[in-house]
Amino acid sequence: MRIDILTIFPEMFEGPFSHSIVKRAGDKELVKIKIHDIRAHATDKHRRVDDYPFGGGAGMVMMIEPIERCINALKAERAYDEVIYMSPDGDLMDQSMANHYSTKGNIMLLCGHYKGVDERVRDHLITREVSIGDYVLSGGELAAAVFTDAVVRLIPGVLGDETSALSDSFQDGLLSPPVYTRPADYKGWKVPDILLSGHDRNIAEWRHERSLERTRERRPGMQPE
Ligand code: 6GU
Repeated sequence: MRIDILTIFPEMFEGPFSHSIVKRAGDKELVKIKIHDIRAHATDKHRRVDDYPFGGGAGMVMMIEPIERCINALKAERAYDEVIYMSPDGDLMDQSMANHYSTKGNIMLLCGHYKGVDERVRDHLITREVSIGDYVLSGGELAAAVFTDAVVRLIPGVLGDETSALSDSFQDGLLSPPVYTRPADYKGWKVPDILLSGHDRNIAEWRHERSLERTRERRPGMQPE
């Protein structure tokens, strides 16, 4: 899988993909994540990527031309399954959306800023709009990083059997059960006896019950599959 991220703040991606699971996925060549600076496609000598809104008002709007040039340069290299604009008014992301994209070949993520992008970008250059939740971020970059993390960890081979995504919260419509590690007694705060019992069947049953209980209490609307 390949994910191309288009941004005017490429430095914002130096952290999130350089650690842990996403880094390992890259090292194993299960995913290629490429960051593209939209400003490199600006046409005027000031490398402008934003301008005043027609009709007036506060805030700047990202111009269509540098964005189209950046998108077209990538499209000339390969076909894309989806060109996604990250936007708070897009389709709400959930685990099933992450599953859907984890099986795709090539995806582009366009990050907006300021008051957003010229509407003609949304009308003509992208195939979908995605939001990561009903709150407003100052730009699409953190949303693109969240989207990428949620998708990449589901690519077959990224997680080992030990950390299989199948036991994730949400994956089977249930929240995960509580987990514990040493020490078994910390200042009198004890680990449930059953986890120390060695009875695998009973432990599995206990975990399933805790999952059901937690789901009922915290996500009453969530439907187990
Ligand atoms: Cl995709 N972008 C921005 N700017 N804010 C958001 C978002 C995206 N998703 C939730 N909030």
